[in-house]
Amino acid sequence: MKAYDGMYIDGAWRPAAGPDVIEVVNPADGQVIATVPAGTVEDVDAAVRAARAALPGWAATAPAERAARLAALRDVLVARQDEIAQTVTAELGAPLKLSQTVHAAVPIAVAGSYAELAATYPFEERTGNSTVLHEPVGVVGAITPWNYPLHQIVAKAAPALAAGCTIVVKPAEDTPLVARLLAEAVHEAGVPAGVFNLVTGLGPVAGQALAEHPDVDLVSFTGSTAVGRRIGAVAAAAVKKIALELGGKSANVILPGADLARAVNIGVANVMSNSGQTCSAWTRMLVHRDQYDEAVELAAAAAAKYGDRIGPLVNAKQQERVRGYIEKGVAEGARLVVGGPDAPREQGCFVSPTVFADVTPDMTIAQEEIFGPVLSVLRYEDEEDALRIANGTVYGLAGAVWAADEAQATAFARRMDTGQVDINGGRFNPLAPFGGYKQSGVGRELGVHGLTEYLQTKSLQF
Ligand code: TXE
Repeated sequence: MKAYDGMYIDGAWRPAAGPDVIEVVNPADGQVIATVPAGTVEDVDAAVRAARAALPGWAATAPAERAARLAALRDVLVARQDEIAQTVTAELGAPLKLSQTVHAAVPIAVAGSYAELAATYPFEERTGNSTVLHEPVGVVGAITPWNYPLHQIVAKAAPALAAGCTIVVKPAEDTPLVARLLAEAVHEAGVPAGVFNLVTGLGPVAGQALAEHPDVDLVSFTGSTAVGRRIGAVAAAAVKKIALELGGKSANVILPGADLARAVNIGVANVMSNSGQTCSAWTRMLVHRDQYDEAVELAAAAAAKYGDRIGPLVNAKQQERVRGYIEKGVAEGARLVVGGPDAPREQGCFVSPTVFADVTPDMTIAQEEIFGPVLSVLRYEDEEDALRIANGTVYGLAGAVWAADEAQATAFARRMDTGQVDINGGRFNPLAPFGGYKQSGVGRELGVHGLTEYLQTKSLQF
């Protein structure tokens, strides 16, 4: 067990203001692997002051130099990729292969994409008799969750730094270790003191202090809808800029004529990956009634194969929450095909890969974000019915459409009320904007759209 002290503030590891610590637990076996300081209002204040002091210098730094620091950051992350993967596996419980190929690899791609965008984005342009300046918004407060612990920070910090903003990050209490590793990498990459700061701590203490801090210009939050709503209200009262990335209940729509086995197998993998702890997961599979029974059978077989390969959930609270949803699904009349509420192992926060059939759109498990390895398979009558079901939740984060004809799938995707749709499988693109329609959030991450969240425009008339 390692007892870490200090928080990364103003370019150095500084002792925390208070004595409290947070225990970091490996959810695969319940072992305490480390402690980190539980930041207080004083720590947040010190970090925001450092970020404010560093802002004029960083905002005035040439974009090419900001790009060079981000490229250096990407290189350090590449050099430390194994260490990143092991850290995520230890604190999140993710299987090591997933930690390498997703938890470490995606932030590397994102840091690289912002190194390029910082070098190429037109921070100054002409329109008619005006010059338009795209200037940094200022000091950013970033509050991030544990499900993709490094990605969620890099998806905010890289565009913020590319834009010329400075940032204070409050990572999730469950996964502070990879956040510390990122702070070390930022330091190694030669990012000036105060530009990136890290305060570990509890949400209602350090997170809230950051969201409410009067000297923070933009709050970027990823997490639960309940906390997002509260942060949004605080920001609105202070007329502060905000970006919210909240939950999802995405639909995976399989149109007749699609390659059913492929669509179902990839659909199941999408839900089970990271033990279902993915806001964009395609948790509702929509199948035409003529293919429904076959699809349920295929889904059950695919999910059953995940039994031993799936990691635990992040903590006992999430395990209980997901088990509660499974029990609710049974109570509301859905048919349990694989898995169930009982913990598959005595030790660790595991939940069995679970598939429900005969799920109707009004059931709780078809409406609320479960955030576990639970798939609901729903039946539709025709395309219009499928669209109604797909669009029939308060969320709109992601989704998928499968069809024999790409044009047919694309036409359907255009009618979906959601921020991102994969057509016949799709592939991750770090430049494609990601974010929610409806209650899934406000603003976009990744690519140029992610960068512009951290910019404000000024026009000079001549
Ligand atoms: O989230 P919280 P939790 C969803 C998912 C999950 C549920 C609960 O459905 O089951 O949320 O997860 C900080 N002021 N998502 O309880 O509490 C907290 O410290 C300021 C979806 O873990 O929202 C952490 O850093 N900050 C999601 C961050 O908010 C506060 C990813 C997220 O934690 C705070 C995670 C407060 N009062 C959960 N209270 C996604 N969209 O990917 C907490 N925090």
